Amino acid sequence: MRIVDDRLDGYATLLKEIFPKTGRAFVVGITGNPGAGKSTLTDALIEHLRAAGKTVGVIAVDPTSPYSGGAILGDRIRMQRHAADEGVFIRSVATRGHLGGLSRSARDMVRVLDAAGFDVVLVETVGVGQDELEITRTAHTTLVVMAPGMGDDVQAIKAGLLECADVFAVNKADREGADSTVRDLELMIALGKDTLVSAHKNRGHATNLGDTEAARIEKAEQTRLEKSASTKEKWVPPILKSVATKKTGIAEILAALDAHHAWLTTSEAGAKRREARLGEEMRDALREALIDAAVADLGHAVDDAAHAVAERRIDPYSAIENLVTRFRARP
Ligand SMILES: Nc1nc2c(ncn2[C@@H]2O[C@H](COP(=O)(O)OP(=O)(O)OP(=O)(O)O)[C@@H](O)[C@H]2O)c(=O)[nH]1
Ligand SMILES: [Mg+2]
Repeated sequence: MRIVDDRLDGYATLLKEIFPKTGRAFVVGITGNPGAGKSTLTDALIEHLRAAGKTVGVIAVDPTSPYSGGAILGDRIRMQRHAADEGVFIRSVATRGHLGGLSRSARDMVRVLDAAGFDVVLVETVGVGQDELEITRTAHTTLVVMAPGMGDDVQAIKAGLLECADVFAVNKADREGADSTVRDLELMIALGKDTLVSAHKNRGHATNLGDTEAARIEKAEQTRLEKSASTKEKWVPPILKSVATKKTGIAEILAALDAHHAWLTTSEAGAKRREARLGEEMRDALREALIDAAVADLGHAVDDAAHAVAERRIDPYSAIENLVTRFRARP
């Protein structure tokens, strides 16, 4: 695991060797705003999965962001009780700055756990920032965890959480406002993102809707249901309530995750999505590999170009163009 995490020697070889053994684990991304209860929910999911006889690998991506200082320690302590269980493997990854680094190491680690034979791999990451959201693409199924009364609904649109959600959990359902968060989510799904953003702008809150708007929403919802019933192709993210601290609603969430996985593996739309994600992954990896190759191949030419720009003999844009041309023309 450390080889993958820290990219030690033999890293690429190891990943190549294990690839044939991958593809069996069900990979679930768990994301949502800081403090929504992702770790507590992950812990409850582990317990349920273990009770069902499944082995579980967990990758907790700890953002070293101001949003959740101390997350590493907190998560470790919370999940610590599984430490003695052989069927559970928990690993924290720190956020990295370098290009594609975080999502790539997370993805590679998923592959290792997959090859190691874990039935389910859970990847917990805060749904704030591009890097973190990108990690959810590693997963077959993404669970977005919301909590009532945190302005989560509006935040979700901003952070692009809505787009990556396959299943929603409105956690902390023991708190006031859970039903209204569920309704907001239902609206979002029914109307699509753009409409809701303007609804928020115009009214401050989407639940205070006028009669005409309510009628329109109802119609949209009906169309949505008809559509999904007729084609059976489109996945409509279910919204489930949970109280992670009391382990309520966990079985329902697992059932929804399984249903999505089944859809993914049996429908044409699901197959398309899987292939599109592999394409994205390969493009990302290619980008990174090409950068390394270009920097290595061009060698001194980059320093020479920098020198020329420093002396103002050339502008940096033309200098870069020249370097690209040179890289392409190399034998
Ligand atoms: N009332 C209530 N509190 C909860 C529930 N689930 C989690 N909490 C509490 O909410 C706080 C945050 O929970 P975490 O599981 O650490 O949340 P998180 O989303 O993993 O947080 P970060 O990893 O820091 O982003 C903790 O104090 C939990 O005990 C719930 O269902 N109800
Ligand atoms: Mg956490």
